[in-house]
Amino acid sequence: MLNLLLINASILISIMYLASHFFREQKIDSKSTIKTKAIIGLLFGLTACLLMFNRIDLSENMIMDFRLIALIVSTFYCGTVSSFITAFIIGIFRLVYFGINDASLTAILNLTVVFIFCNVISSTSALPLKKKYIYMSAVNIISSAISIILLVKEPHLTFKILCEYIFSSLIVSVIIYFVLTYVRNTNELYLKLKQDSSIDFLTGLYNLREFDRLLNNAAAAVVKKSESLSLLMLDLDYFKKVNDTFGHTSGDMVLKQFSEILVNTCRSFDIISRNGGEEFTVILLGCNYEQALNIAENIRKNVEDYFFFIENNIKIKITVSIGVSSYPDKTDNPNLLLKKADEALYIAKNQGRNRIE
Ligand code: GH3
Ligand code: MG
Ligand code: MG
Repeated sequence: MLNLLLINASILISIMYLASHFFREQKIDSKSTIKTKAIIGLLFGLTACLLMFNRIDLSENMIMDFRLIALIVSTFYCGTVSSFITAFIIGIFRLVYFGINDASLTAILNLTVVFIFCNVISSTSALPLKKKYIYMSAVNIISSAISIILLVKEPHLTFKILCEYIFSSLIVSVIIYFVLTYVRNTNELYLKLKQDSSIDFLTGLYNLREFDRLLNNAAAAVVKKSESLSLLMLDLDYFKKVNDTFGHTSGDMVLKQFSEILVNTCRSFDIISRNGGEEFTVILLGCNYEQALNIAENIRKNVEDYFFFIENNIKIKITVSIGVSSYPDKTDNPNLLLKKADEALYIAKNQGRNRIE
């Protein structure tokens, strides 16, 4: 019994770690894509089959394992779609591999009951995750215990098997719950840290670190593909005055609205970043000097025409200066795009601001 317990728990834990590693870049939950749900369903269906290979043979046809815990994990992760696939695989495998008899038909009935109840519990949005898991495990243990009572005819044997089954199910369910929450929390933390390390918290644009990485990638790619690459460097004019006159919160509101103008004016695949303070960059992929100037002019004009609303329902005007650099039109070295755009911006500021250089 202890052997079975260890082997079944180890298989489940290993597969859960594998799944968490495989799906690290996305959240696994009821909002996942159908493809993700199908893979999770398949994975835990096959896991359940593996658990059935590591079963305890109670009699000629009766077997005991923790396949329904694999079903609970699948349901807990992604809801009905993955749950159905896992349940389907378990049902088919139980009938085909072990044959059709009283024990396998009772097992299918038990599977159906657990599947239905687990899905009702899983779709009850008011329940916290912990309670969902507890209720699902309770349904599994009670329903499986009833199956054992129905199938084992000798009372003293029934009692012994029931005790062993309930005890081991409880232990495995608790272990799996801790692994499940640990894996879920670790993945969520990983996604959050990944996002925080590349996204500017105020505007939602890329931050300086991500800009650096993406510009280096783009610079390396254009040489190989002999394509154009342009860079805009933008700096709001006299922005310090906004902070000094209206306060930092108003300054932040301006930065947010400015970033919205950038997103709405640039093309969907342009890479827009806030590199710090009121300095922004736009990497224009496959864009030559003429096209870059056009986009820069559109931005300058849209900012000039816009009324920025700040605290106390005040509306103010702001302008932006833009430095443009372009490969291969203005420099034959894409690694110099940043330096050239910076120099151009410096000139734009010195020439009076609200202009493109
Ligand atoms: P210029 O036309 O020469 O660019 O003048 P400027 O006032 O825009 O430039 P300066 O570099 O002197 O001032 C930038 C100001 O941006 C200084 C700082 O208070 C403000 N700032 C930097 N980061 C933030 C931020 O996250 N939020 C707000 N509200 N202000 C910021
Ligand atoms: Mg400025
Ligand atoms: Mg500045």
